[in-house]
Amino acid sequence: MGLVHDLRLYLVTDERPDLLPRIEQAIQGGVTCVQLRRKKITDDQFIEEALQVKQLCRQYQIPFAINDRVEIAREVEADWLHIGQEDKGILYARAIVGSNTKIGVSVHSVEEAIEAERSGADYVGVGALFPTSSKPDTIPLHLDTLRSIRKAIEIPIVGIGGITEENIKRIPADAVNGFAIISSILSAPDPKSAAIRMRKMADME
Ligand code: 3NM
Repeated sequence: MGLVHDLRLYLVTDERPDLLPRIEQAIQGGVTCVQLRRKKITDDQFIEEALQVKQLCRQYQIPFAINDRVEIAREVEADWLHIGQEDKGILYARAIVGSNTKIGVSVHSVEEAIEAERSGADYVGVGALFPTSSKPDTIPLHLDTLRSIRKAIEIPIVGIGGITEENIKRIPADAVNGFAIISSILSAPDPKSAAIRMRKMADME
């Protein structure tokens, strides 16, 4: 699927049990892609859920991404795979998923961003832009670091971490191609209207 650049409003999931209806509402509100990110379930449970989320994404014709689980990304033929610095690396991931799956990498510095691009990443996630309880161990970086990363690489950049309707405007528009969000959409009382509002802001950026 040739949709790698539509990273504008990138929904990432959390561990809640009632994900599917909320994901569908978020898609109806305008998220442009969905990443299944589950740290706490078994591979079998993950595969079952991945196939359901993939089907939903197919229905609405948006890309489906998998976080971390490289072999499962290959098995379920995910559109994108997203990995962190602690995973086995882009070259390993590329060898497993092949060239049809786009690979995104989380980076937190200019050096990591350059290395990711050199290793063949299709986009990078840069964060955390703001403090977030969704990933308490992550340290917010200075927005100047984001600007420096933009100057250092050419592949698309997605900002992540603590992004809300209030602070999204503080992110330099020319530094990112999109915004990756968990709680401001999934934890909203109405994920569809939250996604509608955030998509408008993302499109204005
Ligand atoms: N990665 P929320 S921050 C999954 O900094 C993730 O790399 C981050 O969730 C990083 O939108 C983060 O609720 C959590 O803050 C994003």
